[in-house]
Amino acid sequence: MDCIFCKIANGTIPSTKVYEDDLMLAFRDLDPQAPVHVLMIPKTHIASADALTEENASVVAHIFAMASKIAAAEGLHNGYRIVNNCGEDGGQTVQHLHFHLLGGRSMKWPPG
Ligand code: DGP
Repeated sequence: MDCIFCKIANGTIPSTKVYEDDLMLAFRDLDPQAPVHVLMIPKTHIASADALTEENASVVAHIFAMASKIAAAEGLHNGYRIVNNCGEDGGQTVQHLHFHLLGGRSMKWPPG
């Protein structure tokens, strides 16, 4: 499948990994928007949050369970933000479900 994040997940495209297990990979974003900017993805291809179902959504709970450990390992003891961009209006540019873990600076709200 011609998916950048599938290729990162299977090692075809290199990345700077910060966490990996059987279900997910976390790696540094190549265009960081904060001092810490990690992308957390399922290893299986799910196109977006809009493609989640009762059958495939359990991996999201796993990603969020690991997110707090990744944040702690990255030193984000004062908080952080987890973002999912879904679809064109949501600003999604890579069609493989991913969560941005952003931290190391104070975040603004609402997002643009
Ligand atoms: P989104 O706009 O939510 O779909 O975010 C996609 C993110 O993926 C964006 O912040 C840039 C990042 N990205 C795109 N291609 C690559 C890549 O090849 N390697 C890494 N590390 N990040 C990538």
